[in-house]
Amino acid sequence: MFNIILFGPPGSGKGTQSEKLIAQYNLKHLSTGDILRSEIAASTPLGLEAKKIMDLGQLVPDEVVIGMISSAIEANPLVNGFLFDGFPRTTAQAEALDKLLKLKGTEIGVVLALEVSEEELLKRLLNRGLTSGRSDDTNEFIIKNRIVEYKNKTSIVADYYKAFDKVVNIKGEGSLDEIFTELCKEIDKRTAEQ
Ligand code: B4P
Repeated sequence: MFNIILFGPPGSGKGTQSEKLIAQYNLKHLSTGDILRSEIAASTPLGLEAKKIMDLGQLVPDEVVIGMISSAIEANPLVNGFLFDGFPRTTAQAEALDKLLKLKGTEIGVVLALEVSEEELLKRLLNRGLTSGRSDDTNEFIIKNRIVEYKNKTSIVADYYKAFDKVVNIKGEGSLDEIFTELCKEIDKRTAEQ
């Protein structure tokens, strides 16, 4: 099993590149953002609570997202590996993920961290907001708050994995194919070492 974390600030291309990576490597895609949005679409109690938080550009509580990921891992016992997209976003989430994977006799193979300037993030998300129907993409103030949340709570997750020599920084600006090629190079290098 080879498990990947696709890491980066909101709008860095995690969701976009995940689609290409799961097709290339036959991985199970676990996006906490997508799971939360499907809960919202189904108007579940969890979704209704999460929507209020997401519309402020804040992070949903750790216990909620950890529970979602734990269930998703349990529900997929026979996969080549997981691609975690938008998770973990706090150190508590990273520690919980390590424990969950350890119980399955596996671990994170690599953390691919997409680097994109703040100006470009804002531009991309406002642009997506024109068509996505996502209420957290339409307001500049909320997008900026998501970036602040990233800086305060999420960027330190990279330090957590750096201690295990698992982080590779990838330039997240350029064409989708150029970025995808760089991501694949790093995955191929690490899987060949296994
Ligand atoms: P997410 O769903 O994870 O969304 P995101 O980080 O905003 O977007 P992503 O990074 O995947 O977007 P992409 O670049 O692909 O989170 C939404 C919210 O859910 C969070 O704010 C939080 O409230 C909550 N949440 C989720 N997970 C959580 C967790 N673990 N803990 C707590 N709360 C959690 O796409 C952006 C745009 O850029 C697209 O329009 C795309 O087409 C474009 N783009 C991508 N690559 C490009 C490129 N190379 N050039 C030009 N444009 C590009």
